[in-house]
Amino acid sequence: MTIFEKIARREIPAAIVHEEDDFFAFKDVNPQAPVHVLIVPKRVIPGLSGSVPGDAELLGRMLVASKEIAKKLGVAESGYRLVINHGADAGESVPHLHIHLLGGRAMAWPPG
Ligand code: DGP
Repeated sequence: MTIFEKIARREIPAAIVHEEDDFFAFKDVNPQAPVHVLIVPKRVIPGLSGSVPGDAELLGRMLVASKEIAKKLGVAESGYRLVINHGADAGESVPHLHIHLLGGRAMAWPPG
């Protein structure tokens, strides 16, 4: 079981900021910005390379919900960034697909 599944089952505590039947969002334990949450499906999709066409609807709803989460966290107007790290070079560390939502400070481009 992944760490995010354990959080979804309330076996590990996390600051949950948004929840729906099949996905939820919680504060990242190692925040890289004043606002840093992870939007995560409750069932494991093992990274982008493990996604299948049947995941598209869920992933689409997670993206659509990100604007409500950004609003709730006060960064909808100031701006925010969504990130999916895929693979070693991108720094992916948890093999359970997740979208980072970062905001609350100006960000550089290109990312480091
Ligand atoms: P990534 O590097 O893209 O795979 O991001 C994984 C993120 O997950 C990383 O920013 C830290 C976060 N994380 C890992 N374990 C936990 C945990 O137990 N609780 C919380 N809230 N976040 C975690």
